[in-house]
Amino acid sequence: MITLALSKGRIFDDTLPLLRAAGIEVLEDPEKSRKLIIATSRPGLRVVLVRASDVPTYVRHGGADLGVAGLDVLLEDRDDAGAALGGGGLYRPLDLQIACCRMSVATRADFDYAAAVRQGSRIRVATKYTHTARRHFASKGVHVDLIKLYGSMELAPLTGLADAIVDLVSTGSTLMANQLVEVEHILDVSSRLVVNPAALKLKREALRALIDAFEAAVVARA
Ligand code: PRT
Ligand code: MG
Repeated sequence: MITLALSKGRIFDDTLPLLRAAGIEVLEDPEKSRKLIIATSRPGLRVVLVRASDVPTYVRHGGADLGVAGLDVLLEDRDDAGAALGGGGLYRPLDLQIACCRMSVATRADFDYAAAVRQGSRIRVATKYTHTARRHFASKGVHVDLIKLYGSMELAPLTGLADAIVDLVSTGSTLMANQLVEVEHILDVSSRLVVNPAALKLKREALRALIDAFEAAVVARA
C-alpha cells in the first residue's frame, strides 16, 4: 500500500488534476466527507488528509510514503531547515508547480519601510514564517523583532502589534482589502512532492512509477 499525504483546500484541489492525468481518481470529496483516509481508483494507493504543515512530519516518520507540501511549509519545517536544496530526511524530487504564490513583506501604506531599513531601525515583524523571515532579514542586514502568529497576519500592522508582516500573497486582494502594501519580495513558492527515503527503497517500483507519473503530468501541463 502506498499512502499519499495531502492537505484539504488548494493543495488537494491542485493535486487532483495531476493524479487524474496519471489515470488516478480520488474516490471521495474531502469537502463533503469527514473521512481522513480516502481510497483511490488505483488499488494500493490511498490518500490521507492532514494539516498542510503536518505533511513533512507524516512523510518523514513514515505515516505517509509521500506527500505534497508548499515550499513555505518545507522551509519552516525545522528538521528540514537548510535542506531547501536537498537532504534533510526527506527526498524532494519534484516541483509540482501548483498552489503557486510568493512570500513577501507587507506594511501599512503610511509606514516607510525603505527609510526604516536605511536608518537601521528595529522593525517589528509579525509572521507565521519565523525561520524564513529570520534568514531573509539576516541576509539583508535588517534588524527585526519577530512576532510569531498562527494566522490573520494582516491584522498585526492594523492594530499596532507590528510594523510589517511576512505572508504569502497570490492575487494581492487580501492585502488590498486591509490597506496593506507589498514592500519586498522574499521568494516564489510552489508545492513540492516529498518522499520518505526508506519507503523509496522498500517500495521502489511502485513509488518510482507514481513519481514518474507526477512528473509526466507536470511536464504535460507546462
Ligand atoms: O489553512 P491552514 O491553517 O489549515 O493551513 P495552511 O494555511 O498552511 O493551508 P492552506 O491550504 O491555506 O495552504 C496550503 C499551501 O498553499 C500553502 O502552504 C502555500 O504553499 C500555498 N498557497 C498558495 C497559499 C496561497 N497561495 C495563499 N494565497 N497559502 C495561503 N495563502 C493565503 C495567504 O496566507 C493570505 O492570507 O491567502 C491569502 C492571500 O491570498 P490573496 O490571493 O488575497 O493574495
Ligand atoms: Mg490557510
